[in-house]
Amino acid sequence: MKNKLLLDLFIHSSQTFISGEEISKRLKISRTAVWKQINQLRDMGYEFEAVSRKGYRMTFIPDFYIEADIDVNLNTKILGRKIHIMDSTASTQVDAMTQAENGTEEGSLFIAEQQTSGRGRLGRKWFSPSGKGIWMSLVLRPELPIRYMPQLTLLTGVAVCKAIRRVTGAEAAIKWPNDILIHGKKVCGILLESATEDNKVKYCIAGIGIDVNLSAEDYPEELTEIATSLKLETGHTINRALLIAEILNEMELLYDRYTNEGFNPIQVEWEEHSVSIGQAVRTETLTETIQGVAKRLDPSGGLVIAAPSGEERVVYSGEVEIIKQQ
Ligand code: BT5
Repeated sequence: MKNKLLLDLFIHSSQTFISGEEISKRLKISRTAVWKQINQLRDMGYEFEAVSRKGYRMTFIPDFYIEADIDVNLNTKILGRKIHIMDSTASTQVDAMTQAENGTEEGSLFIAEQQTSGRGRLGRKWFSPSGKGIWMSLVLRPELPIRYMPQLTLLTGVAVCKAIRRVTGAEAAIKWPNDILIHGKKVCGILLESATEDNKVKYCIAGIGIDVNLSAEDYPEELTEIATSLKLETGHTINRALLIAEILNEMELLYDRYTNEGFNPIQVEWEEHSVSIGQAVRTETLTETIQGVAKRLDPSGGLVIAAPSGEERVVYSGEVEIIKQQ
């Protein structure tokens, strides 16, 4: 983006005035070029106050994605260092996968304002209306055997849950394995898909869908009872760029810990942020119904359920329904 440097300067100046002369010196461009670039940003929806002898001050950042808005809050070395922003796409999972196949580096992030074929697990659909959510996919290249992938889903859940809590103050919690709920309603879904080579992970795409600024009337009827948004839960509009940056910051910290220390610290954090642990739950396998109290994660990331008889079973996939809030 042509005016990225100028935008960075204003974002970092946190709403103080910067004179035209200073901008022209710092960016090494003429005063006329400064004025032109400010007008281009105005056309994009940014607002500036101009005061003679003081200069310019940015007074409004529009609520659509600009890489610099994310970048300014990012503390990562790898995750989100390359960002692709699209107005509309079928699914960011497909975009990320295609580019991962073409060799794009770890940490590349694909974000869309809208998805026309957003997907969940097992062929389910993910509702992704324009401008109100975070629909994004991150390319990871972990050096791990394929059996560890469920642990990365759980790690992603912890990162998103912590970031949501920090940025919005909402009481987000994780339902095993991959849903983030607030007051029992789904606010975020996570989908990890990987490609393998010689029983090793070639790449893995972490898809994250978050209902950020949706109003009640934005939802189709089938979701009104089961889904909610951060705006509905907190009563105010949430800055999506800040939330994205915090998710990436959190995820990189956890990813580093996971690489150095293994799954145990992630397991502990997951259990602390989980709504499933301690609840009466039920799940259907192909052959039976398992019912009992969710106790903990097992070391591979499965959910340990204790039946009334005391017998413990581990569930590795599928839906686990909470049947009674303790
Ligand atoms: C998930 O699947 O929860 C994973 C969703 C991942 C979406 C992201 S968005 C960016 C990236 N690109 C994609 O195409 N996908 C990823 P699952 O556990 O199967 O849940 C799907 C179910 O959630 C649906 O059947 C609905 O009941 C519900 N659902 C659909 N859209 C929703 C929404 N916007 N908010 C809350 N619930 C929703």
